[in-house]
Parts: sequence; C-alpha cells; structure tokens
Amino acid sequence: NVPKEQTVAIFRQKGGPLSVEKAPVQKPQKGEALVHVIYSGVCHTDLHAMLGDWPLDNKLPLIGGHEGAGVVVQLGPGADEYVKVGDRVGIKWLADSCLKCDQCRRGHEPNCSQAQCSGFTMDGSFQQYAIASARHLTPIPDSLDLETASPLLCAGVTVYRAVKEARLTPGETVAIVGAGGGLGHLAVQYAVNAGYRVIAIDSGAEKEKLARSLGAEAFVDFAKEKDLVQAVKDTTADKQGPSAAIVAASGGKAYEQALDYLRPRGTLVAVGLPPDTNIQANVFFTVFKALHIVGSYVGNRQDAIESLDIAGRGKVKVIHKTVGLSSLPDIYDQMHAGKIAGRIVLDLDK
Ligand code: 8ID
Ligand code: ZN
Repeated sequence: NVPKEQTVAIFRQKGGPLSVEKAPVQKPQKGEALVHVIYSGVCHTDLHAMLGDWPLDNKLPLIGGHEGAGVVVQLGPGADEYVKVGDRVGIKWLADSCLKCDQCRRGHEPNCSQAQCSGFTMDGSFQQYAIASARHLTPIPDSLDLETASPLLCAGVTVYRAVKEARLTPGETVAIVGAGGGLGHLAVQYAVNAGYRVIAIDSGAEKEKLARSLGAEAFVDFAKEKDLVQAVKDTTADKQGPSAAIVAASGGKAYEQALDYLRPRGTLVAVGLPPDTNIQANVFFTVFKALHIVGSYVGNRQDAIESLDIAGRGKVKVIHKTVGLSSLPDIYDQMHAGKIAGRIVLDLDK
C-alpha cells in the first residue's frame, strides 16, 4: 500500500533554508526499487551539502540523507534480480555505480566515473519513500534493528573502510580524530574490534566519556591542550606517537598536526571533509619519517555488508538519539556547533 503523498526535507538553493513539506511519491524505473524509509541517520556530509561548502555541485532542489534504513515496497523492471518486496535494506552514500568499469571491477565502486550519491546527485533518505538503484542497496541483517542500522550505512561503512586503509597490525595504536562524532565513535569501536589500541581526540567531557566507554585508552582534548602534538605522543609508552591517525573531524584544524604526532612509518587516513583545507606535508619529514598519506572515501558493497555484520554481532554499538524529521533544521544547528555526541537518527514518521 504505497501512498501518493509523503513528507520530505528539501532545500532549493545552496545555504538553504531547509523545508519539511509534502511531496509526491515517485514510481521506480528500470533497475530501481522504492524504499519505505523508516529511519535515517544525519551525517555531517548532509550539512556540508546544504551549506554548499564543497567544490562539487549537487542536485537542486535536493532531498538529502544517505543513512536510510527501511523496507522495499515496489520494484521497477529488472530490480527483482537484486531485491524483493519486503526486504529490509539500507540506502548508503554510494547510490549507484556501473559495476562494469575498471574501478568497479576492482571493487573501487566509489571511484566509478558513473557513480551516483544519495542525497547529493540524487534525492536521498530524508523522505518517507525513496527511489534507489536496487543493485547498490545494502541488505540489513536480522541481527540489527532498522534504527541502529541506519548510522552504519555511511558512518559505519566509512570508518570500517578507513580502519582497513590504516594498514595496522593488532597491538598498534591509532588516533581517532573527531572520536566523539558520528563517524568517530564508530571508528573507535571498529579499531578496537580489529585489535588496535585507540587514542581519542575530540573536545568536552561528554565526548571524552563516550570515547572512553567505547574502548579508547586515552583522550586528548584538542580545545584545551596547548601542545597537542606532545600530548598525543605522550599517550604512547615510548612517546613516539600512534602508528596511524584516522581524521574523521569536519573541521580543518584536525589535519594540521596529525603528521607531526604520527610515529615514523605512520599513516594519515583522511576521512573528514572540511571545506578549503590542505594537508601541509613537509617533504623532508614525510621522506625522513617514511609517512603514508591516504584518502578514504566511504566503502564498497562488501565493506557495507562486513561493517553491518560486525555491528550485528554486537562488536560495535551505535550511540544515537532519535528525533522526528521536523527537527532536522535544529539538528543542523547543533551539528554546526559541534554539540552532538554520537549520531542523530531521524524517525521519518514523526
Ligand atoms: O567517505 C568519507 N570520507 C566520509 C564519509 C562520511 C562523512 C566523510 N565524511 C565527513 C563529513 O562530511 C564530515 O566532514 O567526515 C566528517 C565528519 O562527519 P560526522 O562524523 O558526521 O561529523 P560530526 O558528527 O559532526 O563529528 C565531527 C567531530 O569532529 C570533532 C567535533 O567535535 C565532532 O565531534 N572535531 C572538530 I569539528 N575539530 C576537531 C579537531 N581539531 C575535532 N576533533 C578533533 N580535533
Ligand atoms: Zn555520510
């Protein structure tokens, strides 16, 4: 029973405003499924998109959102190859890729030149009924309820992949920068689950408590610490610093000192996407310390399945607060001010 009308959160120009209003429900075309979205996480990327602060253009008007969890209610021609009506599925950032090109064949689906992004190049999960390319939907295992599954579809997948890109061996130490945020609090847990030791970097008592409760062995407050580089190095027994830093902060400052506190041969994994930010890498010390700098951009379909499976087995917990779709403007204000610990999940029926 698919209604003709639904509630969506939409904006029509860069910078907003965001408006919660009624809109028609679309019909799925070839290869597409219509997903009844029950919950959607709110990623900082959705805020970047609304503010228009990235060097990429998105669709306008745009319905954002790319952490959707719901149920398939209708199929377009050919979509039955991938899903059936009633399946519990997730809408992730990577909405589609060709699956035929060199990048796709190697599993680098996010780097496909035909890639589409939910809540960016096509309408996303901040609506009750979303059109999705069936071949890129993520099956949600029975071990996860839709509410906790939703933040895993971007934050979880992304940091799970970033932890892989850090190329650590068990027992090594990783700094998670932005550890109290949506991505960060999950990164702490995926790292711990993989056998790594975690230094959390973020600010404030609430985020410190959160990060420590999830397994971080040390916490460095970036706003309070005068000599952040030394403070981070001091958390490691030999004072040489962590073997990797996964920067999952939305602000540019987080990138400034990471190369300086990394241990020789250390890896900087760039995940957070602050506008207008460069990583300043001194060539001499990059060579002399044999540093590694890598970008990590969401994950492929397999990373999505693996990251949800780990959470389904109880190894990673999503710390979240659930509010109604109509609260989204207020949530963006809080996010902009860095006040959200963990993730916000939207209940699309409220
Ligand atoms: O594929 C990707 N690479 C990908 C996927 C998803 C999201 C990248 N992102 C990007 C988002 O676009 C955003 O820029 O990752 C960034 C973080 O997203 P988020 O986790 O959804 O944001 P959040 O919940 O607001 O958390 C950010 C945290 O960073 C901390 C804040 O206190 C907050 O807890 N932070 C900041 I801002 N500056 C910091 C600093 N200098 C910092 N933590 C440590 N040091
Ligand atoms: Zn995201």
